[in-house]
Amino acid sequence: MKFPGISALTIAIGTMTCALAPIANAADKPAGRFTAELTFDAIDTAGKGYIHQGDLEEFRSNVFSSMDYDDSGKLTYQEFTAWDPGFSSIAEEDGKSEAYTTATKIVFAFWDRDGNGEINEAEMRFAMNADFRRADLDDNGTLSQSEFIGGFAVIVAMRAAIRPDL
Ligand SMILES: [Ca+2]
Ligand SMILES: [Ca+2]
Ligand SMILES: [Ca+2]
Repeated sequence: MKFPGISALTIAIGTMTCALAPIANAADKPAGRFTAELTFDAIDTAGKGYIHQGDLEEFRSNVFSSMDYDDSGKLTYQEFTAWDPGFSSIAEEDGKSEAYTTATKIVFAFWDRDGNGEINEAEMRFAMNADFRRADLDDNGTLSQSEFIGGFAVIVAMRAAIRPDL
């Protein structure tokens, strides 16, 4: 199953929602986990119950296209954040605007390996592949749902930035 642009955006939003779920409610709300599960299912397009790097790469490519508003092949920080589907307002409600901004800067800086202020496809691929390897706790080359939800670094990093107490 291929995702047209709008679906890719929806999926990508799911990922971000998953990352930011803790700011919406400090309590252990099932919505965050539910969203993470939906994201996993969206990456696992064949419904295998695990994802491999090919699944992730297809997902990554869709997310990149959604973010790259001017089709320049590079993401500026502005594109990276302008793409935000409403988390800043969630963060605002929760008094976490500053933490949210910090989180986006941290993730952007992680991804921008050469520090030139733009993220290209290779940099994003490198970051997500590294996340994949780190999350693969049993080192079998695939991510189970629990490995993905519990260990995918972008998600973990953003959560840590927003909620240092978690
Ligand atoms: Ca661009
Ligand atoms: Ca760069
Ligand atoms: Ca694994």
